[in-house]
Amino acid sequence: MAINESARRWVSDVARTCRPADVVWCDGSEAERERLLEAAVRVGDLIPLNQRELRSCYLHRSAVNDVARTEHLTFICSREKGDAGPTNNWMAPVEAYDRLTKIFAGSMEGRTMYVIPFLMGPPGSPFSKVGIQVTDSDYVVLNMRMMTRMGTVALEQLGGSDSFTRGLHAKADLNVDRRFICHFPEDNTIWSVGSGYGGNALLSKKCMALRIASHMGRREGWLAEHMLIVGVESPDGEITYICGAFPSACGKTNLAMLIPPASLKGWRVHTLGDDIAWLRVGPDGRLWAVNPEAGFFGVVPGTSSKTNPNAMATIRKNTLYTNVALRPDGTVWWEGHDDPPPPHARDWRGRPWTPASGEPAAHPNSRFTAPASACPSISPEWQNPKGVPISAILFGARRQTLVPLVYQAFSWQHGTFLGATLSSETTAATTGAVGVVRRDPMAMLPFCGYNMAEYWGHWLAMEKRASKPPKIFRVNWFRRDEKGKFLWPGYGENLRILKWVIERCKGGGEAEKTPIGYVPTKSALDRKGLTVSADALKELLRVDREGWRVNLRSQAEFFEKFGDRLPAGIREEYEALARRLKAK
Ligand code: OXD
Ligand code: MN
Repeated sequence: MAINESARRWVSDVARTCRPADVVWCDGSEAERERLLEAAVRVGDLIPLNQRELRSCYLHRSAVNDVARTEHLTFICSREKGDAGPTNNWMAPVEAYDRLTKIFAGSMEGRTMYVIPFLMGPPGSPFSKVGIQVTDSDYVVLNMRMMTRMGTVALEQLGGSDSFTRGLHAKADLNVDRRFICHFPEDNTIWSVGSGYGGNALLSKKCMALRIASHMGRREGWLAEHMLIVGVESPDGEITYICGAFPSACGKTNLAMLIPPASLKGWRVHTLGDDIAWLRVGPDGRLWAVNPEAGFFGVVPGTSSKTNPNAMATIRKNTLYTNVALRPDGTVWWEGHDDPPPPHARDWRGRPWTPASGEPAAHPNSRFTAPASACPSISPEWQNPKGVPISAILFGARRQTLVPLVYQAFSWQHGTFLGATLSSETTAATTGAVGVVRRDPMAMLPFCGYNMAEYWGHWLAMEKRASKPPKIFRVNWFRRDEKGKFLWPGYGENLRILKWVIERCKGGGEAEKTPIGYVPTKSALDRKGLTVSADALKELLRVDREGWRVNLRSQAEFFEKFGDRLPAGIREEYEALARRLKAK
């Protein structure tokens, strides 16, 4: 591997601080994978699973205090506090470098330091970016080789340039009191210490492809988003590409791998990405998207042949499972699995478990890591260096009440406002209370690498760059009735919503103009074979004016945090909504 001088120099600087016993540059080869797996099994980081049923699959059990992203320990270390904004934790770069250097110092003594060159995006694509991550975790290396294009391919793309994201990671003692995930957007650098959890430790993912990349995107005129990408093929063979932003653990992977219901004959969904999209304006004035990742790091509980058959097929081989339950026959199990609860198993911590234990067998945020290429619905376009042209953007979130099943923004500016006011009930993907409603603009609350108000400004400005921007929609599959039952079946049935979205993009699809946007008329959604009652559908599409008026107040409170930085376009949309809600 030809390693350029600036990469070499940075790695020796890091090694001088962390003092590992040896330094191994990863090339991404099969032989290297075999070596790493063997070593990880030897030290107990991985447990081989039943190789007949789950070929080349392994189980990893993380430390019990290290099972989700720790947002309260995640910092944006811009020089000015105001540049991180009121929704990010901030630490001055000098202080962060100083505090973390003390923790990194000698942290790899007696251990191997792996150097992972990685490429985000397809080789040779103008979208793509190179990073180099240093880590002392073999589990991290094995994940990175699926989640990114790792090794020689990245160094080739880098060539002699010193323009790469510098990612330093050490597990250290996994002590939460010494855990920090620090981002230095102005230095294109990430330092993460004290956690081995995916979102904290696979620096390519949230840290680089969202927090650092969002900052790069603003400087360079593109967008880095927490979005899935799908191609929806209609019976006449036309494919419409759609991006969807949803908070963590709100079904992005399921939507990305959707299988149409039997009643929607001839429709097909092609998967391009399930978590992150990088969007650039093409020469045709449209937004084009690429998935910078090469694998899926998906939430396991709830995944079954009913909810996501494509994911089930994807994770049958070459998969790393993290924090699921282990059955006596060496296969895995989780809540929501096809099989009933096993009479005996080991839970995610490795303790004996029975259905009477009264605790989940798998951690609610247990994960699978699998290569995207293994997904039966993967699109032939998923590695196209040009990306795919996006016709629609969905903003979705988990709201039991108020927010209708789907509605369309009046314009790009109004769509940006819909994204900016997105709110969702929290999930197990991050530590903290589950089920609490919080504002999560563009599903980027934990992932925006700079001041959120300026990020909205950047979104608004995209309209000047893109003459044919995508249409924007708000969706909510999570509405419940007063007994707490879901009103909408979700999963494959969500295709009915996508169908209406596609019709709207083409100038069709019936809709009623309401104060919040264009809502489908009762007959606009394809109901062939759908079991939802007419009353439930009416409720799903109802615009509760009084509820929205109350909601306005909470939007205003949220926007106040941004003071003068709030862009005029967002303020205008807020005022326009207030006016429309007041009018008869
Ligand atoms: C993820 C997350 O892992 O959003 O994708 O937490
Ligand atoms: Mn995510």
